[in-house]
Amino acid sequence: MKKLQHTTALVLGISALFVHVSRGQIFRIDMDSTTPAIDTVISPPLLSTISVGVYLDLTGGGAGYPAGMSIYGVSLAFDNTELSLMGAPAATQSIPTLVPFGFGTLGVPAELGADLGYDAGGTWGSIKSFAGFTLGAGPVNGLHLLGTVNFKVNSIVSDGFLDVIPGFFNAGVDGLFDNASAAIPMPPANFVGGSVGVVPEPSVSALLLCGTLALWMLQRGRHR
Ligand SMILES: [Ca+2]
Repeated sequence: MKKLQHTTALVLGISALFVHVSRGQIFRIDMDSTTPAIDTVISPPLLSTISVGVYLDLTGGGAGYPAGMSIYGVSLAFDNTELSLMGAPAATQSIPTLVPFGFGTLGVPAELGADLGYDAGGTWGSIKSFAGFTLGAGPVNGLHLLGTVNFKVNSIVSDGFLDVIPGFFNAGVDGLFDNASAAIPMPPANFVGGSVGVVPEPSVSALLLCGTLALWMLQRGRHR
């Protein structure tokens, strides 16, 4: 029984390592769209305006992954105590263009400063949805900017939570489909958010916790 526990802890720890190295299709938040790299954490001055990028990352695609992406829809939730929307609209769609037939959008994203539908506590706002489609074959690789959002930084709280999170929050609209119009499975690890302030990324914290737990259970077993 004890051996089984150790094995389970080890498998959990090791699988956590692999879950984090997501392949395939990933929605990413770039907290500073003015720099080329994807910035998951930035420390901007208080009351400054930041431009946040929303990306679909297909760079991990290839063998073993569904061919191409022809329809996408993704929404954002943001911490509305730390960030507020700037501009009307704050969000701009920037759809992939370098494919046959181009991409069309599915309308202007709806912005809510406080989204009680997402969180009854009202500590979150939302933007639903960055969405587009192509009638031809969509891209099979590359990093695609889907849009940008301007936020004002009202406060920076190092609470350990992400402040801008991509997700399929808009039921019936959000999703990802390959060039054969089949839905692409998107586990939680394929949505990578961002934050203001110097905080550990929750996925990294969870990973460290799993590893520590596995080691602790192994050591505990050895001492008996
Ligand atoms: Ca950047």
